[in-house]
Amino acid sequence: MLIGAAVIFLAVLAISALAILRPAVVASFGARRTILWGGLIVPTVILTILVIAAFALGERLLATPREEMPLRIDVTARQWNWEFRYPGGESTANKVRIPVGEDVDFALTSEDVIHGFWIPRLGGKLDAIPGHTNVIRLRADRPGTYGGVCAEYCGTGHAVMPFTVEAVSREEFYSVPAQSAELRP
Ligand SMILES: [Cu+2]
Repeated sequence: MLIGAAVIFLAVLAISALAILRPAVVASFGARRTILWGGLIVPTVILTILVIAAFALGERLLATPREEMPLRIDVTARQWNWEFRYPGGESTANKVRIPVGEDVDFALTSEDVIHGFWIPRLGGKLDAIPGHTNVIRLRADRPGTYGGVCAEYCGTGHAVMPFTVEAVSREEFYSVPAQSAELRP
């Protein structure tokens, strides 16, 4: 998207410069042709490409059922912390560890008010709603520490409920107990 936007931006700048420096060249193109190409054909082609790309990428982000379901981590939000429960049954608070290069389903719910689960560098955000489970599928392509926040104002402690995501190699995630001591609440 960035590359596409940069190309379009440069093209518009070039045409603007041409219109200022060589107005006769631009005028010779004609009003009808300018509207047809600039207002119809070019935008239609660009928007079609963007819509197809967005649908293809968006499909991957949806937590749709698969033959082999991704790792599922249950997340409970409350005023004011996050609890992460792994398939093994153990849990951590305000820190979650995930394997690199693997889709992870975060199943979100809340014990009190609506909170917003958001790890900006990994993707979109989703609400954690009391009495309901929302699933968001995310993946870390590189190992490292990613910051997460509550993105829905949830009371006076809202600002103090950030959390961290440790993305580690698959070997480490599955060999070392996922809920190692330093991650315990
Ligand atoms: Cu919150």
